[in-house]
Parts: sequence; C-alpha cells; structure tokens
Amino acid sequence: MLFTLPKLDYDYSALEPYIDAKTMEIHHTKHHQAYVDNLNAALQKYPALQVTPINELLLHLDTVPEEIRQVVRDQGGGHANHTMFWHMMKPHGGGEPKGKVALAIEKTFGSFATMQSVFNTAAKTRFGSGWAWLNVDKNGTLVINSTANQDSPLEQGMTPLLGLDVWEHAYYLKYQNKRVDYIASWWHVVNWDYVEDCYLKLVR
Ligand code: MN3
Repeated sequence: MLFTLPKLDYDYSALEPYIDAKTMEIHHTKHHQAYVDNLNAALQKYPALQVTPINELLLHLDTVPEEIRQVVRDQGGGHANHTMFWHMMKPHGGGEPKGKVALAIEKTFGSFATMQSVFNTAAKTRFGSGWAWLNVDKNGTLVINSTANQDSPLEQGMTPLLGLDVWEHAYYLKYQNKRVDYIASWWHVVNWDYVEDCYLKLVR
C-alpha cells in the first residue's frame, strides 16, 4: 500500500480571491503529487516502510535506512506538510480562533494579534523555501517556528496546528515577489475549526 495524493475538501477556486485556482491546482496536482511519487519510488525496496504512517517515518527518521533517509525527509516531509496544509484552509475561513485554542493562544502570546505577528515574522524571514508553523510541543505548549525546505515539525516531535507554505510555488503566480501580501491574504482562509479540533485531540 503506497502513499496516495489526498483529495481536497473544496474546489481549487474555493479559496479565491486569496489563493487563486491555478496556484491551488498546480500545487496539489503537480507539487504534492511529485512528493508522493518520489516518496513511493524511494520506498519501493522497503515494503515495511510503505505501511508505516508518514508521521511515524518522520518522527523516527533515524531508523529509516540511510540510503533513503534524506529522500524520506524531503519527499515524505513534503507529503505530510501538504496533507496538513490543505486541511488548515477552507473557503470563508479566517477571522479569529475560538474555544480552547483561542485561550491557549492568549495565555501563551498575550493576544491573538501578537501570535499573528510572531507567526508573520517567522513566515517573512524564512530565507528561501520553507514553512512557518504554530505547533504544540511534547509538553502541550504552543510554539511558533519556521523550517527550511520540507522539514516538518513532526520530525521534532511537535504537531503543527497551523502551517504556511512559503515556497514560491505557493504564491508566485498571484503575488510574485510579494510574500508579505500572500501571508496577509492567507489569514482570510485559515480553518480555525481544524486548528481547534487538532488542539483538543492533543491536550485533552
Ligand atoms: Mn508547497
């Protein structure tokens, strides 16, 4: 059982005008598909790893055979990160978090606006390609960080609640060099219901 490209819960055009349909289509059918295909190709000789959940592979990269470890890190990370990313957005999303995660954000960062600004800085200052994240760490604490390439917080034992892809392929068609505008727009499609569900599963 090899890894497969997950279907989206919404149409490619559903996040317009914040994220354009063409970007969504290429991002999902070309970029994410390529991570899946490359991961599967690397695992061809390792049937046991093909049935290991991707989160487990990334958490225990040290147990992955050395000859495919970097490929699993890059392509497996790409598959895991994008799978979460599609759920972290929804049409008519945005606004502010509610429920327990909203309280945790206030407690940790002082306010939602402060969290947003720390997250924006992480996204803006990630040099080259990578991601910005709001994670829950092993102690249940909220942590904002950024990662390079397709490195995933899952490798560090953290669970992302929210992640923003700042590779140019995620925004270049619509925003060109204006990553800051893309970041500001993206908040309008954040799926806070997903964030809250994810948080409750981790801290319950
Ligand atoms: Mn991407």
